[in-house]
Amino acid sequence: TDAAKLKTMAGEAALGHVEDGMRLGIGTGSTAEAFVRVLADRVHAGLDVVGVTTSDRTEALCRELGVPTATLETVPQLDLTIDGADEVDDRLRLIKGGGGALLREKIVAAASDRMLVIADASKKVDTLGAFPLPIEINGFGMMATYLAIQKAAANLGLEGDMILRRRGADPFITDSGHLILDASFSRIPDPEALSQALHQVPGVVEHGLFIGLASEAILASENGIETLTA
Ligand code: DER
Repeated sequence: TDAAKLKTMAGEAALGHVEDGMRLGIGTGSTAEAFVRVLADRVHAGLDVVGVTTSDRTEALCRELGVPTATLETVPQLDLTIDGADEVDDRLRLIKGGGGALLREKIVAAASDRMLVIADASKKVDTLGAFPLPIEINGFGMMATYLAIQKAAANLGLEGDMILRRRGADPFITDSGHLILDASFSRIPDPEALSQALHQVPGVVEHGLFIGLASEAILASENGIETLTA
């Protein structure tokens, strides 16, 4: 079972949580897209759902495959969000944002009664932080924001390179028009403290630490499916 099969396995397991008439949040990334593909098959077989997507990329895939979508303006409360993650710990705290959609993903997850994470089991970690933490920042005064983040992290004993995410030679621009710094803190023993500290920095729009949002995680490996609940 190669990586693509594991993503489909996780996506199919997530389908078991989807009921007729549900208002879904639909995540971004390759695992979320594997879920969209299996969801589309069930929609064509008669499943009645509507999805609020978390990126232009996911929106385009839903449109291509015929999954009905709506905006969070028209459907402000969702039953279930299904999304991927870059890291998951045993308290279902996540690092997300590898795909650059963390702001809309967090808004959609927060508007949902439940959030189901689907991922390859290799994303499970003891301590968050090996994956560089994506921090979405406003472009205004970027260096001032960079230095403020560095200081806030240092106050928590966290140090590491913070790199402006690029697409080719240009800075990566998110669907919401912001920039992303990827911060390699290596280990984040107190994600709550870092989350609060980052939210104190005015130029920080949002970050990839998802705390208290995921209600369950479906982890796929060669040995099958493992389900984590907090
Ligand atoms: O960007 C994101 O938050 C994605 O969900 C990412 O965390 C997981 O992407 P993947 O399923 O392609 O590994």
